[in-house]
Amino acid sequence: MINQYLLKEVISHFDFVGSLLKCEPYGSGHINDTYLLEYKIPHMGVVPIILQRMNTNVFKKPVELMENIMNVTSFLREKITENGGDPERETLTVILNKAGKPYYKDSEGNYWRAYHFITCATGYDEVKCDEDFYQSALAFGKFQSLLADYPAEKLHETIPDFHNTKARFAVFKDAVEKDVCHRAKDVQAEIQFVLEHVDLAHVLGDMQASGELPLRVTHNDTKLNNVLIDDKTHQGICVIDLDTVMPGLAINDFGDSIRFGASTGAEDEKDLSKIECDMHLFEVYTKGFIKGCDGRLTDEEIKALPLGAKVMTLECGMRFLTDYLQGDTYFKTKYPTHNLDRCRTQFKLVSDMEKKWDTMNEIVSKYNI
Ligand code: ADP
Ligand code: GN1
Ligand code: MG
Repeated sequence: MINQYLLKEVISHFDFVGSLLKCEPYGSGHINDTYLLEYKIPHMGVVPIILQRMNTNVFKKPVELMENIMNVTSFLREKITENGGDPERETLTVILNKAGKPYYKDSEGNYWRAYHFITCATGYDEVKCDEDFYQSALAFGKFQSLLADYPAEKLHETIPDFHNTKARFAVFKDAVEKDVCHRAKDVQAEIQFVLEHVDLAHVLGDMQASGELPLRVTHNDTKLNNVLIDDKTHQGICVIDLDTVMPGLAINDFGDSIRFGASTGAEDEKDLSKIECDMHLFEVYTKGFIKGCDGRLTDEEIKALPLGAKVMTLECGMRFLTDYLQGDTYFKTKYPTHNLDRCRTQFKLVSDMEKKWDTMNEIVSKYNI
């Protein structure tokens, strides 16, 4: 928990207008510390602001990261304006600090940033109806097509090898060997599951190297709650959490959404009998994502979408297991076996996708027109 004095110091370095009514933790992200601030401005009402302490354990170069976000959001703002959209609601707006910088480094060395709060919109932690999931698919697909001409060489790699599953596998094996918390003996079945799926850890890297899958500017963290859905129109309006926008594979953006949103249970559900990959939701998302990408995906990419889903799910489970073995230093956890529970749901999903593999491919081919 961050102390109040530090929060006061941070807030005093921004030019927020009005009197502060509220400052409280917000959202359910696993990485940054997010606060909702509310300011009362006479004759204008209450203005909400998002204040975030960036996780510098995860993002080692916060200044470069903010440079990415400033560049990407100003590019998106222009595109959205050209297309007749509302850039205030359809992309993030960074609030500069009093010194004109997009971040503030506090006296303890933490990096903070502030965004305009996008009102009357929600980032859902679970799929409540098909239409919301479809809208999130459209939004993530559109995000990719809007950034299709973005000069990728301008982007810093905010986390090296973020979705390099082969490199993730090597880190996992090292965590098993070192076993710093003596937890490996309790998770032999999960370790075995990863070892049996080593081929999956290599396949996308090989397809990229052979030119079968092109590198694009992608979001790389396409969880359902990273897109805000308008409370009134129910349209997916704004893709948020831009920390991981980097060159990547389109099928990974697709896959990360599937592992989270097409699951019939929460990411940390303990009762694995509740976890399946729902083929109806898979179809809903496939239809929306292909439409949102607006003809940018190649035939090979569309055909490889089910593979993206399987690999991203395996990778995420492997990352949770690695973090569990390393002592829960990366993802925020609420109890000691939280990462283990998360890893188990992912592996259950991979097994379920294996059973439904033919159906997944048939669904994708229906929309490959
Ligand atoms: P994390 O990397 O920890 O997931 P996010 O940037 O996704 O952090 O923010 C956490 C949550 O805060 C989001 O899921 C969303 O609910 C909310 N949020 C973030 N930015 C905004 C914004 N500009 N307007 C409204 N809500 C936001
Ligand atoms: C993290 O930041 P958040 O909660 O949207 C993680 C993703 C994982 C996800 C698992 C930067 O996403 O890669 O898939 O948790 N983000 C980072 O829930 O590691
Ligand atoms: Mg998030």
